[in-house]
Amino acid sequence: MTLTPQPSDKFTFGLWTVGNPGRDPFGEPTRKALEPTYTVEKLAALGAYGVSLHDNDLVPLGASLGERGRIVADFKGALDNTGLSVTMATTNLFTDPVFKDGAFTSADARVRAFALQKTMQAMDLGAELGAPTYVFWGGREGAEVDAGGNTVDALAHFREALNFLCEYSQSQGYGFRFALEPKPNEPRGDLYLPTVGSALGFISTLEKPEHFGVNPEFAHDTMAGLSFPHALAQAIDAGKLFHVDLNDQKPGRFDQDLRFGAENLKGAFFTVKLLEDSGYSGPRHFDAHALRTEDEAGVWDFAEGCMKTYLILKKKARQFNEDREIQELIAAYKVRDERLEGLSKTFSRENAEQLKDTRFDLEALRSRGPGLERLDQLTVELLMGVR
Ligand code: GCO
Ligand code: MN
Ligand code: MN
Repeated sequence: MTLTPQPSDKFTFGLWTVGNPGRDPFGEPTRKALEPTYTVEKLAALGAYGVSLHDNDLVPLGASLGERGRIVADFKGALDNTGLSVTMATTNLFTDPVFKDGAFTSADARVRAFALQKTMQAMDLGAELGAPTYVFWGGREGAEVDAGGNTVDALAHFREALNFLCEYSQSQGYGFRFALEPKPNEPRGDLYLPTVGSALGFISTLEKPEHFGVNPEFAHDTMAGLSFPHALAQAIDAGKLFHVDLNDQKPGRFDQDLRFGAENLKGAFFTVKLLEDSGYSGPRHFDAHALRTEDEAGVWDFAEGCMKTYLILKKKARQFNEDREIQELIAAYKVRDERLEGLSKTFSRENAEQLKDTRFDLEALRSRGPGLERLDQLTVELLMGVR
């Protein structure tokens, strides 16, 4: 297995990720902005499969129709020349101060209506570029102050907007799959729908839930001290993993968007293993950026690093699945009992009676060591390259 990225690996980057100029709340940009067409050429040369974008990553806010036409034509030209696809599109509903107190969830009906207008236009752009997936990240959908009484209303507004936009996509024949991207906080004090579980619960309240899934992000669960592999597993279990944002993050910090695998290698390993073992076939999308310290060369090192680390971990996941000792330990850990599994699988009065009459050897259950220390150590040795 080669460690050089190929389009078939389905690695994708947001225009805003490698294009991040290194601005932070305390300091000015440290790098020049990159032209989208240049970004496409560089990513293609590195072996990426596609790009994703917010409307305004490509077409600046307030651009005239003529300007829009020229920009989109140039961009399409770069896509054609390189063979890169646009794999996901989304709306910037967070930069313009108009969205300072929310977009779809704003308490101001005018802002909500403007957010719908902007999103329909961005969906038109996404469809024109052939994006199959449309992401909703509620960057400003949250609050610092709950005294306005918007907490329940916000959810109703959010639902209304998503139902509206789903109908718009269908009426235009766009056929988008929608992915909600949860985040616990930042830029708002608290964001609505902060976790994968809350997004999944919310989706079941929409008019056409079958068109909606989630776009979980490694950093977002990690910021809140939660396990990203567990969040990912819940999305997979629900059949709702429509897209994924890969990066890294130290727990309990501001949103760092570190290079994939830069911080928590074990978490990254189990993320890759889940994606590969589950048969997820969507883009492996990196939503991260180079450190503010870096120049442009550092940006491409960052992008190569994300992809290479993924490929190394994919190789390690295969090795893990083929490692006899590890697989024996897992088989021993997952204790089987045909009779009890048969009785527990589905309820019947008879199964219930038999279970109630069963005598368990509790002493054996209490004293059994499941072998997890050995299993975890072997995982660490495998990751460190000595197995
Ligand atoms: C963040 C988010 C965003 C979204 C992007 C696409 O923390 O800023 O992860 O990068 O993913 O807006 O929806
Ligand atoms: Mn993020
Ligand atoms: Mn993201």
